[in-house]
Amino acid sequence: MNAASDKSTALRYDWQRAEIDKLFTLPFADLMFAAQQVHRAHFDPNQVQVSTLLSIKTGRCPEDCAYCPQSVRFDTGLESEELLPLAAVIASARQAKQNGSSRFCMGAAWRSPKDKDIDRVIEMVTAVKAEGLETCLTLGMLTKPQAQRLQAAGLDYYNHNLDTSPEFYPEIISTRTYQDRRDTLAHVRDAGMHVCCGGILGMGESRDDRLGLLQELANQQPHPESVPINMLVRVEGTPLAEAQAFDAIEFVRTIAVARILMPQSHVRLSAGREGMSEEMQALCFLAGANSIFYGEKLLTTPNPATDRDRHLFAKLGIHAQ
Ligand code: SAM
Ligand code: DTB
Ligand code: SF4
Repeated sequence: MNAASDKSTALRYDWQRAEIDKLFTLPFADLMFAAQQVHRAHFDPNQVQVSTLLSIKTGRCPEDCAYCPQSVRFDTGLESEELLPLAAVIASARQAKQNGSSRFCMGAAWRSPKDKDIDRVIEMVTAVKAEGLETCLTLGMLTKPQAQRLQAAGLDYYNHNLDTSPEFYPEIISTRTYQDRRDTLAHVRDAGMHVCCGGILGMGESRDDRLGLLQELANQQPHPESVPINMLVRVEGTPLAEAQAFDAIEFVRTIAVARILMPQSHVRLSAGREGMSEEMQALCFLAGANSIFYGEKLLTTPNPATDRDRHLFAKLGIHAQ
């Protein structure tokens, strides 16, 4: 490795916004080149990790996240569903494995799980692991003992997003604070699980808010192993249904900067792919994205069909991992 790439791949946890801004405003070709160098120093650039999502408890969530179709406060026409039976989860995990997924992510529309919910979810984690898949959960806020129980049950990843910058956050959610989120992330990390933590672009935030989100993510030590960057899915009935379409180049820049700041993390091109061209997705992979959600549904909204993704991977020479 030469001196330049040594420097570009050093892990840091003290990023200042002005430095991140310098990366963001590089000429596009220079930013992509820098991101590619970092990416290639740590990963096979032709390999993309694939995770499949399943909503195990849908809708009627008491929280007021302005982007979310599952909040009880917005009329989005979503059909709610209680916690799924174990057999349904196993069937879905088998299907995901057959389609080539390596990780199965189960999401619940809860503010925070009750202890008896954790009992049932642990059964699901055990069963999904037995199918030979990595497991991920996203259930809302966790207490320290709940995080410890999940870790003891063998859960590999816990997803809990910061969503945006600390300053913009109150415009989007009033029912839990940014600090609440940091606390849950600390419980997950302290319990010894891998952290999946990212955010959403296209909610009307400024460039400075995107810098702020990346700064928060990149100054966690260690970095989250998995960093989902979601493009807002504008769902009718939510307060953000009429948000302005988000600029594709700005999205790609955000991925590239995330790659540079968190060299060893998997950066996931997450929600919103259904509305993206193949060319835009290809640019995201070039910028250092190396994970996607695979399967025709995210939690409640559509995702590209597996055939379409297979075709795209074949065109780009990407191997699913
Ligand atoms: N209820 C739990 C929570 O909020 O922590 C877990 C599930 S929640 C749906 C997981 C994440 O999905 C949110 O933090 C948000 O980042 C993302 N998300 C939800 N709705 C979205 C949308 N319409 N577009 C993009 N991302 C979305
Ligand atoms: C994440 O960052 N994105 C996923 C996952 N973590 C749980 C969820 C996306 C949800 C998109 C809206 C929906 O389908 O309900
Ligand atoms: Fe509830 Fe999670 Fe949706 Fe917020 S993002 S309303 S907490 S399901």
